[in-house]
Amino acid sequence: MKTAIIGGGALGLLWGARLARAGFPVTMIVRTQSQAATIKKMGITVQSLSGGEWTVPAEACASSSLPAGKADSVFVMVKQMDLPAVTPVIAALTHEETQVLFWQNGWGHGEIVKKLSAQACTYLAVTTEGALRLGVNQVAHTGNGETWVGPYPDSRREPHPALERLWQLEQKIAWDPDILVRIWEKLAVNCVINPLTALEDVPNGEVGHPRYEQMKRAIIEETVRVARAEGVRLDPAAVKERVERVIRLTARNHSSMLQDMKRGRKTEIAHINGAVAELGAKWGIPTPVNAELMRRVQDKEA
Ligand code: KPL
Repeated sequence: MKTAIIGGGALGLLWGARLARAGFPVTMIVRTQSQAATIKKMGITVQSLSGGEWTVPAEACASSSLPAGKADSVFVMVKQMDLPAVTPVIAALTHEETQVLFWQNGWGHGEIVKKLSAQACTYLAVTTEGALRLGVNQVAHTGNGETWVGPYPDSRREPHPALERLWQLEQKIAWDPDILVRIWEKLAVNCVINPLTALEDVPNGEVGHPRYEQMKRAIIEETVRVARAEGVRLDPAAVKERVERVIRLTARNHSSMLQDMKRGRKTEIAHINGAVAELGAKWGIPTPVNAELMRRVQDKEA
């Protein structure tokens, strides 16, 4: 097994299919035997942005029955709150030189990542692409975006050669040694888009409407101040521009938080607006707008 993707959600399926199509030997590690069996039998089908459809064969297994052997690269594509549950899976699949890429939204997984992977080859990935899971082996690519990969603070500063092959894929994917800035920018994007779309049941593009302007500015301002306190310098104007760009690029997409809400699943609000509010409290920085959004999403979830 060369590349393992842990997580059979929208982004896991999308990346699994892309890597398989680009010739990477991919094994999807998913939660249930039945999802694994469907992927093995039918492959992964992707509905592309242009409306076309393609299917690619892929290996798959349930996390409870992992194949023997270690992976060269592992993409950890589960939600923040599911990281503890996949700890043994990561341990079983990796050796010292395995490239482990963590693709979580929000903030707060740094400590978990540290415990999970004390290796020199630990990377953080950030993406603003939109995807919607249509079935256990079917995904729609709903928004173009950008993807960055960078070293976890104590990891090697250079990309591993195996990772460089990723650069050759057709998608925009780039190496950024300053990945923490990207993570905080993405956190600001999620702090704006995710709760607003989930509370109002609207696609991402709707948040581009002028009626959200004041709210967006307040969320960004709080997030930038907290980031600075954490030692990450963000420029509010640049963050605002990025937020608007992601809204445009993923206009048709249903945010992950809206998708979770619709399926009755727990959202990542505690790791998104909740993380900003928690860190704000730590530094004595008021974050009333992020705190209020967290409360409203939690009320709606309940
Ligand atoms: O990351 C996302 C999410 O939905 O969680 C965005 C970028 C907002 C795309 O939908």
